[in-house]
Amino acid sequence: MPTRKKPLVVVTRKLPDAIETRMMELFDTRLSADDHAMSQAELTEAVKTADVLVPTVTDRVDAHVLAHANPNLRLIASFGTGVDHIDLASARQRGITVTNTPGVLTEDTADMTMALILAVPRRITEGERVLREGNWRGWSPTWMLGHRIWGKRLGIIGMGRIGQAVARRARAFGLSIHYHNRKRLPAEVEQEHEATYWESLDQMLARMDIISVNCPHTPATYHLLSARRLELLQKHAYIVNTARGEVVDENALTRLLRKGQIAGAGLDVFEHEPAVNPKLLELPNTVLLPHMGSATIEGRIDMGEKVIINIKTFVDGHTPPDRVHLGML
Ligand code: 8YV
Repeated sequence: MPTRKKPLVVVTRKLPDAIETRMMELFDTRLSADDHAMSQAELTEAVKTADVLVPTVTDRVDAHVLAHANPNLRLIASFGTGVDHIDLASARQRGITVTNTPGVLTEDTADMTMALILAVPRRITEGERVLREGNWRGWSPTWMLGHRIWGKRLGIIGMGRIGQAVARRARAFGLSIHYHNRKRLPAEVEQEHEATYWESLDQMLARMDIISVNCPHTPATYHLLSARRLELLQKHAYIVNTARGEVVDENALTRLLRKGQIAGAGLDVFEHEPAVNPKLLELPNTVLLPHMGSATIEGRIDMGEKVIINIKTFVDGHTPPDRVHLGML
């Protein structure tokens, strides 16, 4: 019996070795030689030949790129959970299935969120900088004071998998859990987290000590935290974002931080990555990370395995487990 031709899988970035090896065994795989982020022109070239594209958050798979897709491109198996870098409507229109890697980066991202929730009010990176720069003159009772975490109110925007994983951690640190979500959670889930639902995001923002952004970036959540909403925050409030920069109006946030109308921010994501508003860099009350929320070796291998399973099930003629539905986001 003639063996079926293996699908041509184009992977845009360097993935963990074990994942690349397995992909090479299973598929006709084209790997990234030097891990550079592909330009629009390179992506357009890639879809001209690929049967399956494996992009990441650094690839903008927009309508223009997809217009050049060859008819055999039937699957975009994205390496990551967020799919805001892919024009889902165009993909669907062209009959291209899109999959992602949900679930496997929940705990890592929640850990990083918790790290920022602790780091900003407790001035962890500020203190470390002073010490490393050789400017520590010794202990003082009134120096480098931050704010207590225990007993404060945490408002989680987006109470999906990651939001709930943040809630579990936050409760152990004595934070009370509040949340805003498109849909209210079932009563038993609210009870599990002892979480208070706020139908009105505006009202929640005005009453929280710390805000954590954990919702996906969709057309509906773009600048959800607009200038007007950010102005509702209390002067002592902190904001943490490990979701997507686009959910927060970065310029407005920077302005309010500079004016002291918000106490501080912990950001792992930015509106125009890898660019960061230079004024944010000047502020001592910000902790800024280069999109590291899911950056663990274990997480990246799990993500790669999910990508492989999605491709394999698809090419074997089945529905891949992590198919992204347009209406889901
Ligand atoms: C990933 C992420 O690193 O999965 C996501 O949505 O934001 C990140 O944690 C990235 O997306 C990989 O493409």
